[in-house]
Amino acid sequence: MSTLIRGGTVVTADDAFRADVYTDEGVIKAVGENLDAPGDARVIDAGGQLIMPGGIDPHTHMELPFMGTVASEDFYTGTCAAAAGGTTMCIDFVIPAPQEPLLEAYNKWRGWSEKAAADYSFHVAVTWWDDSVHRDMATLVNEKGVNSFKHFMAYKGAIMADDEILVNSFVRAKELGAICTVHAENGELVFKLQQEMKDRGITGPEGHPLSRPPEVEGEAANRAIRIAQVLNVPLYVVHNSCKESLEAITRARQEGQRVYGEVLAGHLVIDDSVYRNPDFDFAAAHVMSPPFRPKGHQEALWRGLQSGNLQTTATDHCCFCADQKAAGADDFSLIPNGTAGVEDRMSVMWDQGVVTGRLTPNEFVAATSTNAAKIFNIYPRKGSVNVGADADLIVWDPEGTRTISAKTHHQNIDFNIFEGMTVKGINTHTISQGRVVWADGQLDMERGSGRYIDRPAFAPYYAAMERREDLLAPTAVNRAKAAE
Ligand code: URQ
Ligand code: ZN
Ligand code: ZN
Repeated sequence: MSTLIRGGTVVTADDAFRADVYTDEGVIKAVGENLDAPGDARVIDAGGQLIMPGGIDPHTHMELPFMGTVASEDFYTGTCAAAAGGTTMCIDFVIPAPQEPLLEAYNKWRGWSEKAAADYSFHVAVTWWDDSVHRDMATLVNEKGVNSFKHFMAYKGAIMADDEILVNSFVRAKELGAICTVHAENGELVFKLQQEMKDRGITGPEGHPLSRPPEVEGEAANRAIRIAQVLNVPLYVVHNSCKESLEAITRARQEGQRVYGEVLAGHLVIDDSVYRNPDFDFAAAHVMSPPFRPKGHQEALWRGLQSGNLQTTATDHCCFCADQKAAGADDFSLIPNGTAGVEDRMSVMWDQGVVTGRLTPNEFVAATSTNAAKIFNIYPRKGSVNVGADADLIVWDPEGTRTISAKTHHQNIDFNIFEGMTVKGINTHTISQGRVVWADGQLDMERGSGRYIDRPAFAPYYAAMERREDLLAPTAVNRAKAAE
């Protein structure tokens, strides 16, 4: 299967130039002007359009068992919805229950994800600690292509990692050359504030944001950052939603600490007024953690992206339909936490980022694809338009528009947090592993064709960090290693 994308402008994280792109056998074979292609190649006329790396969403939860139910989007429908919106790779999460062996959980998730229709990978959560966790982390890094370990500082009584787990896991991750990531909310404070809300008779969805104010996130972000600083391990803070966590990241980065920050498309454009909507289903559909924040935080997060203190965008795509959210009809703390977005992130980021002038097209590519590839060590295989890279590409019409709606989206959920939003900037084509999987508004994907993508450890890089040598970028180290 070969594809020639002709007449477009290639836009990468740091360049823009007129070129055709030729792909074959799932790989980019040539980038240049006036390329030829064999007679049977599929030809896409990209005149007036951009050719960019396919989106990488570093934060999804397909078919996640959580809060007594299972997310309604599975790995097949979720990777299809992602491709419909221009995202060609998701990094999802293996989340072991406390006492569940990490390798057992990993194998379980690998079974679920075999139905995926586009490429994916897994962060693995450390939700408990003993010698077996210490051991399994090594197997995951050395044999299973895992280079990132997640820590939920929220969700007391379920998957919350306390400081002892954070310290043990961070030390182990550094030994192995893996990066640590955190969901930064102080779970003890959330638990206490939830009780306080209910004692005051506040049981509706409006109690959700009241029980997890920005200070609860800022404390946890700063605590994780300081622990990582003392232990000298890189840290990635997921779904930053507020000024307080952004300030913690900004301070650390200004002091030269290796901290990365992720922001969700939802947190950039939606505020906490959604929780005061009198309709339970509407308010509950927005219950996710951290919650959507008061006006003002959104613009601060945009400045975080513009200033380079936040590097990636994601969705935290974790779908629960109205009948599932109804579990919390009488108690907001029982509403399954999660919202969707994997199909809309790219257009929302272009419309609210590039069209508004907040981001350049290059910064858009960096924030929606390349930076995640670099941070999780799969660049330039992913997140680039390099010869030799995987042929995961989008053909982007910067003038095209669409109106987002649950009535028309491909996500397996009955609600869309961006409902009614008309966005400028749409992918007219999505190419995954060199195949055109989205064109003319139609999906053409094969269940099970998605691949699990190994993500190499950073071990040599960390060794340099330990010796505080002049730090090489992870990719340079890998290239040097490959050349050995
Ligand atoms: O916390 C997460 O990232 C998972 C459980 C999805 N739910 C959410 O509310 N963010
Ligand atoms: Zn989270
Ligand atoms: Zn999440």
